[in-house]
Amino acid sequence: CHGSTVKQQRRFPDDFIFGAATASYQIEGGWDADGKGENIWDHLVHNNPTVVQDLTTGDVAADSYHNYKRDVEMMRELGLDAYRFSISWARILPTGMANEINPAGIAYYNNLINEMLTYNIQPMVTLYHWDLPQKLQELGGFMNPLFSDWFEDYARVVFENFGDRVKMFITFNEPREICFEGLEDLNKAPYLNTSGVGVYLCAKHLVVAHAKAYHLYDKEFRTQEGQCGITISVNWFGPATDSEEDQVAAELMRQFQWGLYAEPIFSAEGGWPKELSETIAAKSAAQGFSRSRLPEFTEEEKAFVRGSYDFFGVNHYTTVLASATEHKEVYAVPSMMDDLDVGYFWPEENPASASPWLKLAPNSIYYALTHLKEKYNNPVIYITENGWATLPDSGLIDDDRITYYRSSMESMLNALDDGVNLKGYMVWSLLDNMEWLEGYVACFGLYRVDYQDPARTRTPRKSAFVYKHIIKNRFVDYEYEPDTM
Ligand code: GBH
Repeated sequence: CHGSTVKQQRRFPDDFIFGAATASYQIEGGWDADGKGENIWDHLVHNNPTVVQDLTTGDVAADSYHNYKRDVEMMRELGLDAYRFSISWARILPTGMANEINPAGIAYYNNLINEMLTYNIQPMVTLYHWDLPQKLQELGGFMNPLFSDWFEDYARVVFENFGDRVKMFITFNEPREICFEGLEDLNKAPYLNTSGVGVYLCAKHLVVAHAKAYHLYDKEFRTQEGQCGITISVNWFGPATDSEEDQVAAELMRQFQWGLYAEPIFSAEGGWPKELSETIAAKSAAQGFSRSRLPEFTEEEKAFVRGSYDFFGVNHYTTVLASATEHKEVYAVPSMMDDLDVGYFWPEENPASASPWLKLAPNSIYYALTHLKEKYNNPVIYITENGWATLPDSGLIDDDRITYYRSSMESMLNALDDGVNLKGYMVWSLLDNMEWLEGYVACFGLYRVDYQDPARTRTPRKSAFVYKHIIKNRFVDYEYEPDTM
């Protein structure tokens, strides 16, 4: 039909997986139910209650421990292909070690998985989303080189019990947040500041632990025909200006924010990012350390970690700009931020959400994913989180969240057009949940949770209807208005 001005709709491939994500501590509650052990978040919020902005805890949260059937019903209402949730390590291994397995914990996840499979919703399981058993923290947690053995033992219990039905495993959610925010930035449990040392010990032990779990799966559980990967937070870090020095600053920023964890696993050479490792070595020497604060890999470890993935899980939220000269702060010495020594800021013109770090940055996903494609030889990628924060009292009409999701969809279609091997997309989040140190002040859910109500009633927001429509039709419909609202 020549002369037509109708634009061809770009569609998502038929096998593209749409889903939603959550994490155990943020939704489950039942913090000490039926034999569950204490984890570092239970420990932090109970012993240091003022760290959470609204003085709340995850003791009950959305009470998904008791409401999992309703959660699966919501997945069906939305028409999800997949649901990403995490396993609470201390719920199945109360002390963290595999000598004692809690049958009630295994039963809970069996019930959830079976309920999902009844309705053909594919489980994507994260083994670790920040809730380390407290007993392991008391042994040094991620800073103990034996951490990777404990994690491997835990992974075996997970694969053995659930791997017959779960075909997608993610070892860790967001290493940067675990190592930097937990062990230096005082922004996550265990709420330690080990200033420029612990973050790097953690980085090394974490990637080795990931590789041990991956190789365990690869050697002993491949017959289950699933996949094993890791999720890293890859926001887009661009240069503030086109200047050479800002470009260098942006590259260093990428290396410290996510390359530290991605490079050893996904690069062809393995090991640490080059400039990052040189920078930390030089600073450490100048500070009088007899060796780099960044521990080295043996050649054997390097080879063991390199290539230990079936897919790259990406949590993507926003764009941050890096500057060699502007927006610089003075940091403690030694510290990771002092090692990095780059200024950063969120572009002024981008619309803000209810969380200060989260702004809508057009085409942000495209920039991040095409970068990963070039850098790591076009790996299979799943976006395992992407979402928008609103205020608790903002009602059910969340047009700003809808705008954000539509923008993300366009950005993904652009990435697909450029040949990015993107296979799926999980929104954060299925329902409102405990937003770590922000408590219940920032809401990410497609479903609102009524925390005043002991039943924790869930109600769909407008965005839930729009997401359902997108999943069903596989293109971005800007005209669509749900008539049920
Ligand atoms: C994800 O992290 C988490 O995986 C998920 O559990 C969480 O609920 C979701 O995001 C929404 O926050 O304000 O400058 O101190 C996303 C990455 C990085 C976002 C750290 C919050 C705080 C930075 N997070 N960031 S700052």
